[in-house]
Amino acid sequence: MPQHGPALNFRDFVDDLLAAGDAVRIDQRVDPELEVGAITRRVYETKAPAPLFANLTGAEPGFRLLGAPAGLNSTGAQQYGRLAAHFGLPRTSTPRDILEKLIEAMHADPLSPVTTADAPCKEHVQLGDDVDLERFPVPLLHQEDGGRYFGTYGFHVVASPDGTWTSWSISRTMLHGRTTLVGPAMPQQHLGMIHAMWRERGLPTPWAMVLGAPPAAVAAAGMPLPAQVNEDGYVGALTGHPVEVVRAETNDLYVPANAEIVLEGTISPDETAPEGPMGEYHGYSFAESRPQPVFHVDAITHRTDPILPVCAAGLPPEENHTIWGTMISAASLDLLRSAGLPVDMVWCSYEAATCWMVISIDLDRLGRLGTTERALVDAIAEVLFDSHPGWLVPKVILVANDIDITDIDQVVWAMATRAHPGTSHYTFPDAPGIPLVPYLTPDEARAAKGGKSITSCLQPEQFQGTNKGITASFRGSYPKHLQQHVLDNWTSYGFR
Ligand SMILES: Cc1cc2nc3c(=O)[nH]c(=O)nc-3n(C[C@H](O)[C@H](O)[C@H](O)COP(=O)(O)O)c2cc1C
Ligand SMILES: [Mn+2]
Repeated sequence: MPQHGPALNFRDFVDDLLAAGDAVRIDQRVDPELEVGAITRRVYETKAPAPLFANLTGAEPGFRLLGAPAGLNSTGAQQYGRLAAHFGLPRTSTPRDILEKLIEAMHADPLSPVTTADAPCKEHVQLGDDVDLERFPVPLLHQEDGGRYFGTYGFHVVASPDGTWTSWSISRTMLHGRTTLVGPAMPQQHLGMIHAMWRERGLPTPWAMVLGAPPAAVAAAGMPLPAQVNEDGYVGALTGHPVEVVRAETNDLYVPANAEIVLEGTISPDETAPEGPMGEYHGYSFAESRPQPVFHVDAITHRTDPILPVCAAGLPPEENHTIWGTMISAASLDLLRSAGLPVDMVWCSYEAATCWMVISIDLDRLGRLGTTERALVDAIAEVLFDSHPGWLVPKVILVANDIDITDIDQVVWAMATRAHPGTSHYTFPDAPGIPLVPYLTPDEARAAKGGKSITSCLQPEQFQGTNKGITASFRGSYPKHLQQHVLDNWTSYGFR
């Protein structure tokens, strides 16, 4: 029997979403050219259930797409339900629950994958002349995109030439031809690092791409774990079960055995092609394409009636915010706490499109430290800005932990009332950073540094362990017993 459960089996994940009313099966005919993208975009923006497109124009019967695999849900308590399901957590999990689970697994022993003979991903195997990516309903997601995107929610599998490091990572791939894809392999990301190792030897990089992967695996592939750390072992630790894998048909890489679709082949050492533009995580599309490496597909294997997951990137909240942002938050919280800094929580507000990270500072510990704002800011910058997660997010906001940083309303209030113009803003023009940030100057983007800042919403009194003023609110302004009385009587007052 193949491995089951929503965290380790994409098909089970989809079935669970349908059962919970957090996915909707669409039997009406939908066109992969823009209509899938438009529906998926509106789903994100209205926090509607994930669309399972079961009847696609021009597609082979049975071939399906799942949009918004980690979109938010509009029903308050289950807002993060689709995200939590990726980890097999209850649908009512909070950001704190999810982050602590992710961090616990970072400190646990990795559980390496195990091979299995029971591999649904091999139900259909295409080799040689039979390889044809056009068989799949590859969507054109935005009208401004430079092409149709096959890989928006799948991960690359590559390994270092000495075989000691296997990397699973998400990076987008655009359809280039019947047997070719094109997409970025940034040198600072692990895909690019391992690709560079093979190129130095003048060799193509053995490669596979997994679509409809176990949800915990795709989330880990979107997580900035350190270099040399195998994401596959992390997924084992995270789920408590080794991922069941199977050898690729045409190279020595291993892929999750129950994946919906697996592409195998090589990344060319020298061949590039124009890729993009594409609507991106920061919410914009810039009208340029760039030369990127070409991926040659030598084999396709897939399940019967395969489901290809789709992220239609753009304005939040989509998977670049709910998955990438959450995974960056976990890695950063672990980093800062492990460095002994008085950090209570880290959250990349989804609304900020993974362009800022809010760090909440433990007020009690801050008061005891006897430090200054400048010293705290520099200590955080030193730990964060040279790290793999910190490279990804340019703006950092510090607030005391009387604020729930996962509530954007509270973060806005703190920024408006606590940050002091002129003295609360610290810039780091020499810090390295992801060059995709929209506001970078051409020089900064070319140098991949600058545009980084820390804004402190800490009040001077908070460095002495006290707050300036009392928060005038339901929680702050009434005795506990009266709060409880009001809560107990809420419906009898006539409220719902
Ligand atoms: C939906 C989604 C799409 C992403 N697309 C890209 C991409 O196109 N290029 C990229 O470098 N990173 C992309 N990322 C972020 C990387 O997956 C992430 O930074 C991860 O840490 C990279 O793996 P690595 O740490 O092993 O290098 C994406 C993440 C998600 C969740
Ligand atoms: Mn990695």
